[in-house]
Amino acid sequence: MQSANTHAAYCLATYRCYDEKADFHKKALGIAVGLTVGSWTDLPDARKAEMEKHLGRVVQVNVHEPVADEPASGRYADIQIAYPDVNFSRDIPALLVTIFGKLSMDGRIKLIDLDFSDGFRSAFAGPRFGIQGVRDLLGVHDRPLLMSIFKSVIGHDLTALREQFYQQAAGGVDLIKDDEILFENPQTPIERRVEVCMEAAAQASKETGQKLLYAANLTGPTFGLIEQAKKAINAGANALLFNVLAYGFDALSELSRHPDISVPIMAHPALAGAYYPSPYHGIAANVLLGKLMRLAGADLVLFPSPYGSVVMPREENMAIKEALLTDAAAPLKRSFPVPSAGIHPGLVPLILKDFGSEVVVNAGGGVHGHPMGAAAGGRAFRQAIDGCLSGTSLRQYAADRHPELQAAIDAWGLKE
Ligand code: 1AE
Repeated sequence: MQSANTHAAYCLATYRCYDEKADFHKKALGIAVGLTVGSWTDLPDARKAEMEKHLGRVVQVNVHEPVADEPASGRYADIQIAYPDVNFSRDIPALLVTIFGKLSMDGRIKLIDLDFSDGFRSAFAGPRFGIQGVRDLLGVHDRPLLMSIFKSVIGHDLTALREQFYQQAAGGVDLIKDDEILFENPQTPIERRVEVCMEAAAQASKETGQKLLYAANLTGPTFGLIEQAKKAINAGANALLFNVLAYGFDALSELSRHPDISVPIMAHPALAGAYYPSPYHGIAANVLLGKLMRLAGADLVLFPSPYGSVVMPREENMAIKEALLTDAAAPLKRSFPVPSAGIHPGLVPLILKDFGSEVVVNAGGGVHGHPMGAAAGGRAFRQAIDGCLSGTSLRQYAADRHPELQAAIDAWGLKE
């Protein structure tokens, strides 16, 4: 174990490393040296002095030996390495390649945590709007927000999308997002889609008295993203959806700091399942969908919830929430957690219990599949949120003259 040079700044990476027989202390030293200066012991003293500031440090090695009834493969160590900031430029690709480039392919090893140095973090603006900014745009400060997702979008024309948008908006949702699989296409190109959907938003707004953000899906080749985003914003888009992992964190970082892209950016987790679920490989959800998303500037971050159709363990959800909300990452603004996938009104009590009020309740099928239609689906969710905030049991609240919520509970059940 080495003490870190107190004059230098370091980013800290923590790995969980499984091996039945390895000397984990030796392995840790191999990582610290191998991913920084390459070799150490063979260097002459003068060269060692020059290279000192580039040398990675082993901060901790905590070995877990399997107990009697555990399989040998249960032997692991949590290894923390400090990487000197001086070794990499102030961008996420450089950091990730340093700490988990070749190493990610070297045996059973998972990146389970990552702490940025103040110097590294200071190169990022983080979310432009954050939770407070999104709430200010909507004028809603006293309750969790509600988002609905377009469903069945491919092959539909502008008239059909406008109607689908209007039905969702009429139910009183705060945000509507495109489906992430709706790409640039001749039938519903982004600028036309935005125009008709914003018309529908204005129509619904007159009836509900609510403001609404529409996150249009920003797609296409990487080098055209900024022009594409400007096209959407010029047409009236007041938010953007972005498939961050398909493009890379640096693309999000460039978009979020661009002076002309002055709307909230919503990060979709598409591809995340290729990174976080294995205990042995990949990048933990709190790093992937929490710390890195916030650093790169996502105002809202979607991820699978513990309750719906695509599930993530609850403790991983709570770790993402902590990463998006913690004051420890200040001055970066906080990003909205958006637990998603298979959400229906009967799950709202669990969501609010776990996430509190700084959360976006988000549903596609749970809105569109409502037995009384999509507008009723939105209303059922709003009633579920209001019911939870009132402190009444949701079953009682539904029975008490909230027929849309009652129909949703009858269709999908209730978990309190
Ligand atoms: C985790 C992403 C959720 C998502 O994008 C999506 O489309 C969910 O749809 P539903 O609510 O499961 O129908």
